[in-house]
Amino acid sequence: MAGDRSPSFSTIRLEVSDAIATLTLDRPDALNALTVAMKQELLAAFRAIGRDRAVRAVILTGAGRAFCAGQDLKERLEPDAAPLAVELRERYNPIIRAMRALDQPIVGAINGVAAGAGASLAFACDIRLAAQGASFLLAFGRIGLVPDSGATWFLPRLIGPSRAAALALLGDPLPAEEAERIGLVARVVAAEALADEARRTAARLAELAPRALALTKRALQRSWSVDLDEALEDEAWRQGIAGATADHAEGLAAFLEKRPPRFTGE
Ligand code: LHQ
Repeated sequence: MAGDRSPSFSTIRLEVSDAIATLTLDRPDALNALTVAMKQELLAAFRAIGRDRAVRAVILTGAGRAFCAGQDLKERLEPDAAPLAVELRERYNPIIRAMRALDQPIVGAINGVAAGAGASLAFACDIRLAAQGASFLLAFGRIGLVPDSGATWFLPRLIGPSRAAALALLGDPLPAEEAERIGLVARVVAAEALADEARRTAARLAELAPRALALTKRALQRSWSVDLDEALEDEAWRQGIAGATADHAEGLAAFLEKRPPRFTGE
C-alpha cells in the first residue's frame, strides 16, 4: 500500500507517504455525510492500514468545509435502507472498533463541522486537532434519534458526565475553541494551518517506537474500565512486553550515545 493512492475507493481518499496514512472523507458536496459505500470503504481502509507495518501514524480528515455531517440522511429515505440498529451493528460499530483496535495512533484533523456519527468518528481518534471555525454537533433530539457510534461512551470520558449530558441532550454546537478549553481537542489552529499541523503531529508519532505506542494506546483505553490495582498490573505487563523489544534497546542506546533513535517496530 505504501506510496500509492488506492484506486478502489470512490468516497474516501487514502494516501500514504513517509509512514503516514492520510484518510480523507471525500463527499464535500454532502459535507462528507456517511453513505453505505463510504462506511464500507472506511472500514476497508482502516483494516488495510492495520495490516501495513510501514504505516506508523494515521490522519483522518474531511474534504471541503466539513469534517463529516454524520449519517447521510437522504440515503435513509431509500426503500432498501437497513433498519437503524442493523446499520449501526453492521456498518458503524465495526468502524469504531477498527479505529480503537488499530495499533497506529490516529490524529483527527477536524477541519469543519463534525455532526452525529461524524462527531463519533472524531471522538474515536487518539488525538484531535481542530481548525478555527470547526464545531461538534450532536443534535439527535432534532431528528428523534439517540447519539450512537460510541458517542455516549466516549463523551463522558473525554469531557465529563455533566458537559456530555448538556452536549448530547441540548444539541448546541460546540465550537472548536470551547472544545479545546474543555480538553476535547488538543489544539485549535487557523484553518489554513490544520493540514500542516496534523502532518507535523503524525510525523512526530511516526518517529516513535511503534509497539510502545500501540501498547500505550491500549493501556489508556483499558484504564477507562479498570480500577487502579488492575491498571498497575496492566502497566507492569505491558512494560514487560515493551522492555523486551529491540526498539527499547535502540532507545536506550540512542540516549546513551546522544543520537536520535531509529525505531524499526521490532
Ligand atoms: C447532508 C447532511 C447529511 C445528507 C448536510 N446527510 N446530506 C447513524 C446510524 C444510522 C442512521 C441514523 O443516524 C446515525 C447517526 C447520525 O449520524 S444521524 C445524522 C446526524 N447528522 C446531522 O443531524 C447533521 C445534519 N446536517 C446539518 O445539521 C447541517 O447540514 C450542518 C449543521 C452539518 C451544516 O449546516 P450548513 O453549513 O448550513 O450546511 P447545509 O445544511 O446547507 O448542508 C450543505 C449540503 O450538505 C446540503 O446539500 P444541498 O444539496 O441541499 O446543498 C445538505 O443537505 C447536505 N448535508 N448534512 N447528514
